[in-house]
Amino acid sequence: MGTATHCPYCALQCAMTVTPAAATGVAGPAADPPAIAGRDFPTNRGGLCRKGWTSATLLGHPGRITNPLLRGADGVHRPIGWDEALDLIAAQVRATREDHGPDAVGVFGGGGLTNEKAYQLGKFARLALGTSRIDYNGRFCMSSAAAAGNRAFGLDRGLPFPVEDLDGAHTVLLLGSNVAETMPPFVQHLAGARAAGGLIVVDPRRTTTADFTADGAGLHLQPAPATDLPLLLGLCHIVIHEGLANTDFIHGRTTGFKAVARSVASWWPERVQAVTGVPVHLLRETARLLAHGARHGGSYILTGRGVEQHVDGTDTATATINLALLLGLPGSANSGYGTLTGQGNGQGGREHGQKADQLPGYRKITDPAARAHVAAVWGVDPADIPGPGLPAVELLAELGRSVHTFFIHGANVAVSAPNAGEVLAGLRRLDFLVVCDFFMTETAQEADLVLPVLQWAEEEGTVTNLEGRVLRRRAAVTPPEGARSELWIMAELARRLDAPSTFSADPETVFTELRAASAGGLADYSGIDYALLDVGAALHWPCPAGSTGTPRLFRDAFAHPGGLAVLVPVSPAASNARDTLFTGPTLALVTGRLLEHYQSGAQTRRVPELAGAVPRAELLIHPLAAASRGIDDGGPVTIANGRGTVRCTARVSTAVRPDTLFLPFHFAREECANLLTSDSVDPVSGMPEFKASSVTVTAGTGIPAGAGAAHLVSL
Ligand SMILES: Nc1nc2c(c(=O)[nH]1)N[C@H]1C(S)=C(S)[C@@H](COP(=O)(O)OP(=O)(O)OC[C@H]3O[C@@H](n4cnc5c(=O)[nH]c(N)nc54)[C@H](O)[C@@H]3O)O[C@H]1N2
Ligand SMILES: Nc1nc2c(c(=O)[nH]1)N[C@H]1C(S)=C(S)[C@@H](COP(=O)(O)OP(=O)(O)OC[C@H]3O[C@@H](n4cnc5c(=O)[nH]c(N)nc54)[C@H](O)[C@@H]3O)O[C@H]1N2
Ligand code: SF4
Ligand SMILES: [Mo]
Repeated sequence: MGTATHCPYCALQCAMTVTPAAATGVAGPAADPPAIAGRDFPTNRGGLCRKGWTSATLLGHPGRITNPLLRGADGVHRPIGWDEALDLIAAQVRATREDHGPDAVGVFGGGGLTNEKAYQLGKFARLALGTSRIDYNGRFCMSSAAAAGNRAFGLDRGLPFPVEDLDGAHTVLLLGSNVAETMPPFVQHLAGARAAGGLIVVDPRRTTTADFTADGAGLHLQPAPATDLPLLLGLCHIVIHEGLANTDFIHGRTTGFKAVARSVASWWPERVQAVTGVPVHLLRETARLLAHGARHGGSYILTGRGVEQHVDGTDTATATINLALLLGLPGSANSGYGTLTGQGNGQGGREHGQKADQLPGYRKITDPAARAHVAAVWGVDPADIPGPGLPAVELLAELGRSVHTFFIHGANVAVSAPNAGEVLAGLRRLDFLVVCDFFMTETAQEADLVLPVLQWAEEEGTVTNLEGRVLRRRAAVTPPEGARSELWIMAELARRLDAPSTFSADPETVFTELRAASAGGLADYSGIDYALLDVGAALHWPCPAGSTGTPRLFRDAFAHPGGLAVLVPVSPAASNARDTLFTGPTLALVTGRLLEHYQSGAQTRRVPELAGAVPRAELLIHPLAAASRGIDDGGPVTIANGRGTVRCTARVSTAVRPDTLFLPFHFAREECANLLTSDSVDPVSGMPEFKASSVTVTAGTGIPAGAGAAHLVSL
């Protein structure tokens, strides 16, 4: 008998059935992995991608950690008992607090954690550790889109509509999103737009997704990296000047039109072409397809990380929303705007308190009413809840400076954080690092203590998918002896630290508390419970007690007081901390994803089928850029800038512009893309600049013959 659950990886949360190997019913090194089957569900309609199909391989993986591991003075990790491990952590936390104060203890969470774990982690940090210093890897993922959504609509839910609404649309504009590789089953929802000739992909790379626009299915716009903001200002300009704007919608449902109209007035198409490299006729055609779709069949504008992971990511996402509002898309019956959430629980993980400035229910930690509500649920005084902490990049910069003891739950920052060489140095400066994971990742290797936790198919919980729909994750297999649930770990540590309030190890009990803590907040889960989810109810938040949820937001009103959406004027900043100089010997390095690997590769590099398919990092480079540097297809290359050096092989391809390179960030050590990325951040969201780094590329390894490995940058 299989168990109905959802994929461990991305936010599409494809439905699957997990059936333990018949022989033992137990996953373990000796057993075959459980069988995975796709299950019918609106997001995936039975389909799974290669990562989903192979996901069970990791459950009984021989590399699984099954004991707490303490690092000795010789740097070797050795197994210790759970009581010893937890006592040690509690003593370390007390010592750090006594020596440096509670904010010297920090926590880093993850968008892969279930709602229950993310909620309890926020509470654990504030009440058990007493620290304000908690943030998470969603800062690297959704923060720019979230900031822009909050600014424009008063609410941030990735897709304010179910994915099936896309099916009938005539026009879909995808900006900086490569869904064909990052959410393959999602592509079926673009069939209507492709048939109507209205799929428009904006990417400096000719991606698999861009290939879907061929043969009359749509357009591929290939701007220079980091020029989306001018591109979008140009599209807004055309919409206004060609009379394509929806004036009834603008007058009835928005404010701020005049200021936005003024701000785009000087972005005439020829100027935009000069800045972005996108021909004027493609700009005009894009605006017209969007306006046409809005009147016939539907138009949607969707963003991915390609436009958001920049130091101007919030403004770029805002310009996208302005374009959507000018056309009257958000909240309308057959059109809309959304951002494609990334991690499995990227949506729920950003709502219930693991963000530095947040309390459960998407409440602001600075709001006295929010503090009073949550304090009442927790049974503490509002003054016992610390104030806002530091966003992820700033938090990581404090490691070994003002933060001395650090907990990491669900992130592999040594590979995935910007300017990773500096992050690694920070991890090494810490007095005490605790990492909860199932594998000895590059980050866990730096830990003083590694705690083995449960995987997705071994525990109960909920996640919230890219459409704001809350789903049940179910335990399908028996966990390995020795691994423990993170809820239990937090409960045991809270007890040892004499924390106020209660910390349960039971997911349903924690969810019941989460419901109460979220009640009345923007992300209200109070009407959702396990029993309803277990019978397959489609519950999208906000779902106050007694309601059936909200699949479609903004139909009647936006979430700002007064119900209007806000058009916010934005413009490219004169000086915005970004790497410049993508000319002459210096090229723009774009980073991103491949179908076969997930994020830092911590999981997928351990799946033989996936690692076999793509074992190493390859740098995509245009033939012209390669020829002028003597770089051969398949030959070694060295990519460098002031922050670091990467060595890998070249793949010569016309899929990238001559001024642009592409490198996946799924690999470690000398292939780690983040050795090169900048930790400059967007001033509103705290998002670092992942997508455009200035680098030089040379043929060869850059290591003199016979010099040995000492020259390699080692992670
Ligand atoms: N296979 C796979 N799937 C995944 C993940 C994974 O790691 N692997 N991760 C999940 C997560 S957490 C996330 S956030 C999503 C991300 O999903 P996507 O946003 O689709 O992924 P990326 O590859 O990071 O970026 C998308 C595209 O942005 C382009 N791009 C880069 N710079 C620019 C620019 O300046 N402008 C424009 N217009 N485009 C640019 C890149 O060439 C790339 O093709 O995927 C989820 N799904
Ligand atoms: N250069 C570059 N860097 C990027 C990006 C980019 O596009 N370019 N994208 C950014 C984005 S969008 C994201 S989301 C981040 C992601 O980057 P990371 O945060 O590093 O994501 P993962 O590699 O998924 O790491 C998750 C870790 O947690 C473990 N894990 C999984 N589930 C659980 C759990 O329930 N509990 C615990 N304790 N551990 C768990 C996994 O084994 C893995 O080691 O990377 C960011 N970094
Ligand atoms: S698209 Fe995402 S959720 Fe679906 S199978 Fe692939 S990784 Fe899993
Ligand atoms: Mo992400």
